[in-house]
Amino acid sequence: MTNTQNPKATTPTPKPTTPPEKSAAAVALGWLHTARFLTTAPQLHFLPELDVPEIAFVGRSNAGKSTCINTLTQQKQLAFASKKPGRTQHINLFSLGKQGVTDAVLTDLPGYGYAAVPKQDKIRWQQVMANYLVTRKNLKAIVLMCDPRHGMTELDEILLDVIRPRVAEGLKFLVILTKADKLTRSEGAKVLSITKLQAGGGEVRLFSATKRTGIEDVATLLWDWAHPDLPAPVATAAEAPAAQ
Ligand SMILES: Nc1nc2c(ncn2[C@@H]2O[C@H](COP(=O)(O)OP(=O)(O)OP(=O)(O)O)[C@@H](O)[C@H]2O)c(=O)[nH]1
Ligand SMILES: [Mg+2]
Repeated sequence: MTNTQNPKATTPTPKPTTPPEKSAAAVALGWLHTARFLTTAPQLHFLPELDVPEIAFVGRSNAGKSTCINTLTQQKQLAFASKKPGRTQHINLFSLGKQGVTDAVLTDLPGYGYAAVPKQDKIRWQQVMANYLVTRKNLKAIVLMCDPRHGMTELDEILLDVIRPRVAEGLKFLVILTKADKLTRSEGAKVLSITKLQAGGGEVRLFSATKRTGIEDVATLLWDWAHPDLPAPVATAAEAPAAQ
């Protein structure tokens, strides 16, 4: 006998649909998880010339660049992270792309502003970095890592000045406010709005490797920048990584 009193008993509950942003994030993360070591170079002129989009992580020493790369790529020690500032001393390149085909590169650069580094070495490194940011042909995007408890420092501002002409020509620019787990919600909101004013039209995101916040958002942004000619991704069941 059919139940006419209780329509719920016969009407199947609609299955929840995955929101499109979730699919885009899943594809972006799946892509980032393919990261593998490409090469390391002590100086700029040892870097191989590449024709795939390159995304560089820059920022003060100890800001969390290497940790961010490890978190996005879901690998424990792809980039060397350490409590001791100045851990990254070489320019390290990591390939991204499915089926072993490199379609983009992430670059982990040594940090600047570490007090214990001799002045001459600091100046030399600032020049190397400025040279990289200005001349690297395939550089598509810069990710500036910033500890929000210190805000943008003088050296970060100098870096912004160096890249401004390239940003005007279309270079993508993202400020990641790291270690957001150290901030209260209202401190986070405040530093986000201040940094947006300072970022000269660039994107700004809060991020925490320990609390795992901001990962999907940053991943999607990087995927979009590395694949400007592709439509927004739609994950297939086979491609989507397990929910984080
Ligand atoms: N609480 C917290 N600590 C973090 C986070 N990200 C990085 N750290 C810590 O910050 C320290 C520095 O991290 P790294 O990733 O080595 O920093 P880096 O910018 O690569 O430093 P250099 O290689 O010296 O330029 C380490 O002790 C990390 O564990 C985060 O999101 N939250
Ligand atoms: Mg590092």
